[in-house]
Amino acid sequence: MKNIKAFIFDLDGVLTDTAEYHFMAWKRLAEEEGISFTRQDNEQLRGISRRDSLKLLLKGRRLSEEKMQELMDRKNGYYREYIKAISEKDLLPKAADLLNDLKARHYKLALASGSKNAPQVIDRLGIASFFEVIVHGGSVEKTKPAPDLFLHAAEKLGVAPQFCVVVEDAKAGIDAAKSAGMATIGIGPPERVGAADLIYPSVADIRLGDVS
Ligand code: B16
Ligand code: MG
Repeated sequence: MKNIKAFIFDLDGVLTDTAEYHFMAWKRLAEEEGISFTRQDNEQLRGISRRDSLKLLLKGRRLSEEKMQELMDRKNGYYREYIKAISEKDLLPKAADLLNDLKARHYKLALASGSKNAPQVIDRLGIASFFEVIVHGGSVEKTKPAPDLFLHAAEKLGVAPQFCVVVEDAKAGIDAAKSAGMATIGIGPPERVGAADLIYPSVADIRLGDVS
């Protein structure tokens, strides 16, 4: 990892723990539909789109497009109900310190979340002003593991992909960043983010001296 000029942050699972709210919303939907859904099943859904998440939850069951849409809307309704409770207190420990530190060191900062709800979450966390660029699930057609979202963020920042490092908690996100030709910092257990260049248990553990 050399000559890094920009940090691109994932949102869910990196800066805040909305991953738990996604789990609660999918679990509620699965129970209503009589489908078993465990915390372990939920691990497969981390970082991927709403539609791809539903397909995994359905475990091969085939439904009409209309029913798929209804299930996605219902899950999203539950999720939006849960995120109403989010406030600045839900920013994960040391996340604001890290963002301030990066700004002081003149790194460019972007946020790239696969979630179409990212604007509401960012607003509730009060973190919009940290970022020069914010892209989300509504900004590109193909989200993670496709590289599009990160490439779009880098282009808007005006920094070539090889000078960007992506901070991600999901395997799909690490794969997306690698396909984009970017350096990677994985947040979480090696079973999940083992392919990343650097791995830390949480953002609070990131040592900028390892990056530069
Ligand atoms: P939505 P991230 C991702 O956000 C979540 O990790 C993933 O669990 C979710 O399915 C996806 O956003 C889509 O979210 O249904 O709100 O559009 O981790 O890329 O910030
Ligand atoms: Mg994430």
